[in-house]
Amino acid sequence: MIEPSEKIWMDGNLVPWDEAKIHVLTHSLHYGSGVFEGIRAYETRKGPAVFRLTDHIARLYRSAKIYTIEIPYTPEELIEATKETVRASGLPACYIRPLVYLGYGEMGLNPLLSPVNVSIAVWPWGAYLGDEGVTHGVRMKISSWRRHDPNIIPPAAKGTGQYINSQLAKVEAIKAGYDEAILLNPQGLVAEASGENIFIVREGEIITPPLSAGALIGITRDSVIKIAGDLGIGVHEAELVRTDLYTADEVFVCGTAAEITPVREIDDRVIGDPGPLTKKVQEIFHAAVRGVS
Ligand code: PPE
Repeated sequence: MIEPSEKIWMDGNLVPWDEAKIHVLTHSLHYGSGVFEGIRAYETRKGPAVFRLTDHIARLYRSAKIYTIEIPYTPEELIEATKETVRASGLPACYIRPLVYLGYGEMGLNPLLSPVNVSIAVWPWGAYLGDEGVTHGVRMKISSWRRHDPNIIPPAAKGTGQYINSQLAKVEAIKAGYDEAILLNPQGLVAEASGENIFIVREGEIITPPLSAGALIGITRDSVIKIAGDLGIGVHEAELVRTDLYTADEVFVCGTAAEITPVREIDDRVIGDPGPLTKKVQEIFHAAVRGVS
């Protein structure tokens, strides 16, 4: 269950959590016509600090542009609104969910007729794939569902409706007894996990699929690439097939919610306990987000 916080920002006002309601004929509820972000604020000595807020809000606008949604606020206003909502919660650390959705007014597939609404909610959210997973690694399954082709649904956008694809994969993995699903693209190359980007370690170097393989432009992915670069570890974007995952020295996934989560098993092939590079990147990431270096 979501742990409620104090207030949710809705179109310019902070409203009490229980009053943050919408009409059942909200366009996005029927057609998945919204875009969103997932951000984290971390506890630091100076109070909560939002990690890469400007980058997340910039991606929200790019997602909206892809779907021709005009957000009726400036990025600066949403950055301020995010900070205001975090402050109002009184939480030392939280997950932040900005959502741009098409509201009540019209039905039918033309989204251009609907009003554009914005909400920002915050709540405490622990380890996305479990505390045990962060420490010891998770078990993953390559899904029989494929990640969508960019000319069908654009993986570059974080659109609400496109997460139906992730959910099909997630349910399949969970029902088969795994923690999380990995999706291949229509060509059979590794794209990403249901809610994370994926990395492998091979002979001391880090490899991740290119965005053209169907991965979201992950902000944590970008942080990992920078951390690895600072450590002098070679980082490459390369096409990966499923057996590259099975035979990797280490595998980890990353995302705002999942942070850096090691993968210990894929399709019943053992990768092993979290490896040295995964642990190093994890350690630096955890320090960086809390402003400790
Ligand atoms: N790929 C997908 C499909 C994805 O949803 C996420 C984030 C990422 C990669 C990593 O992106 P980034 O957070 O910028 O590093 N997934 C968000 C939603 C999770 C959810 O269940 O909701 C998140 O981590 O906030």
